[in-house]
Amino acid sequence: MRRPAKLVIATHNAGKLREIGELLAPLGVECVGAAELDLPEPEETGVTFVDNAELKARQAADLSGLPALADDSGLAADALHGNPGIFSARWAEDEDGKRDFRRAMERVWREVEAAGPEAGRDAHFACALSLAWPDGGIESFEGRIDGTLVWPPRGERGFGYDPIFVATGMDRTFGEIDPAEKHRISHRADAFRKLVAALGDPH
Ligand code: ITT
Repeated sequence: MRRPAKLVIATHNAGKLREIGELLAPLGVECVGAAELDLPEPEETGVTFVDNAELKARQAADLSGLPALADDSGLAADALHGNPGIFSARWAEDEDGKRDFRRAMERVWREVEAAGPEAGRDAHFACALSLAWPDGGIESFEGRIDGTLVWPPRGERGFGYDPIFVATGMDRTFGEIDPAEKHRISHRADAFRKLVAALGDPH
């Protein structure tokens, strides 16, 4: 796979943009955010993380004329048969489309509790990363991290559902741990490692 020199990060989510920037930093690729280029936010009509990552990357590459990297990700609770999943951002939205993750976390916990103790508290974060080229090529990579849901939410670091997720083998939430620690194990880092492996050695 070709290695881009300059890349659009096709996300309007500040938390993701920061994490993707940190993951990309060692590669020395010049990055520009979708918001900086005034790119619109496409409607996420896909039924999988890969579908949605691909449609975001494709639109950004077509509109900018640059290779574009998009991320579609979310929290999947076993007790909720994988929900909120691709609807993770939408569970945080009110009628006006304003996001409030406290409310989304409350909904997840309420529904997990309603599923009963035998449904368990296991969950995972999933991430699909898609790299689209203006000439039509596209490749996608998937990552995940398993863990457990906790209540109440803990920690101010990270974003989204991080305060209620504890990765397997840890006792602190993704909202509490150092970002560098999250980058060692996260769903996004897992997908990113596969992307970097596919890019190969630049020299
Ligand atoms: P873009 O589509 O512009 O990238 P978005 O926020 O709409 O931004 P998604 O549709 O992929 O992105 O929604 C994924 C949601 O899942 C996101 O808003 C977060 O709340 C949550 N999420 C994804 N990765 C996460 C992480 O590492 N930690 C916590 N929550 C995460």
